[in-house]
Amino acid sequence: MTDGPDRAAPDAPPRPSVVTLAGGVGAAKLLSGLIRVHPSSDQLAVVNTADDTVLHGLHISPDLDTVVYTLAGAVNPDTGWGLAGETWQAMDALDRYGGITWFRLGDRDLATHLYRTHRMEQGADLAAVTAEIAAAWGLELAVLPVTNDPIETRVTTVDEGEIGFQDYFVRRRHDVGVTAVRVAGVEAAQPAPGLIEALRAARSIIIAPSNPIVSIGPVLGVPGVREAVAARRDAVAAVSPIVGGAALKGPADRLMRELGHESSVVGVARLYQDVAATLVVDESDAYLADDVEAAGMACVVAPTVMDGVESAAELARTVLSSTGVSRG
Ligand code: FO1
Repeated sequence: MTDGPDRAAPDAPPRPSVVTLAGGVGAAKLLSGLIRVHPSSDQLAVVNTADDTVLHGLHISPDLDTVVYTLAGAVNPDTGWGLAGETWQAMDALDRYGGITWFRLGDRDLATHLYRTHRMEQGADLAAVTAEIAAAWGLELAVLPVTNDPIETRVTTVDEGEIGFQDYFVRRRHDVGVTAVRVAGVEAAQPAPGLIEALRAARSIIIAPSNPIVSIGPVLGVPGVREAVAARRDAVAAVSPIVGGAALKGPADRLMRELGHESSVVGVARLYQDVAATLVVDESDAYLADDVEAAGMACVVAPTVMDGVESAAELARTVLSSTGVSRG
């Protein structure tokens, strides 16, 4: 498809053909492929904000920033988050005072959090500030937080009770037992402006290979979003973040097991079968295709490990064509 976005009226929100539900690093990689095979200006990324945190008085939105930095070609390739070529002088200076340094904020990355916090103090909402940040990095794809309202993933650990998501993910290196996950504030959250309309109008809705529990879970948990995606089920394809029974990055496999799900493409299919018609699984999981179909999803087998933009673009083509959208 080569058409640009269908704009109903000059000031109405765009109606992009391709809408991707996104967490952080895995989603950003798939998006870097999607913008190579379909016009960026005809795409929307709807991003998890439940791992947002406030540190040093600054509003930090890790998944939004990971998506923006990656699509701008500026992300740190070693970590998948933060900026390439970053320096850490502010963290070193903070260390002198015994300040919080376990969550590493690079000197240039700090500017993003300073800007976001200042604009929000001025009264701008997160969606507006995100659009400003994405435009400043030259992105044509629209980036939308799933909600403007504060939502926060809280993790109940075996030894310490409930802790915040970044305390779990970064400070404890997700190396602690977990008995429950909840998203505080989600019941009262409103979908970001234009989100439900975009889901209704999209030709293709993609669920990125992000953690189904702590990344996609909060996105689908915002009232109205799961229903809007489920209403478009035939146009929805998910990419499994579990390959060969393990997460490529992060704690998705361990969390799925701890919370009573099978840590496999079949477990992913059971979590998504109500919202997505198709699950794209890696070649190494081809032998489970029948079980995915028995769980209620069409199964597409393809290489899903993205080790560069070429493999990301190839996966993007596969995912788009599985929803009926051919390459742009
Ligand atoms: N991840 C880490 O493992 N250690 C860090 O110190 C860290 C800092 C950080 C700063 C800004 C940012 O945007 C992301 C950062 N991340 C860090 C990644 C982040 O914790 C996770 O990628 C997401 O929250 C999970 O999707």
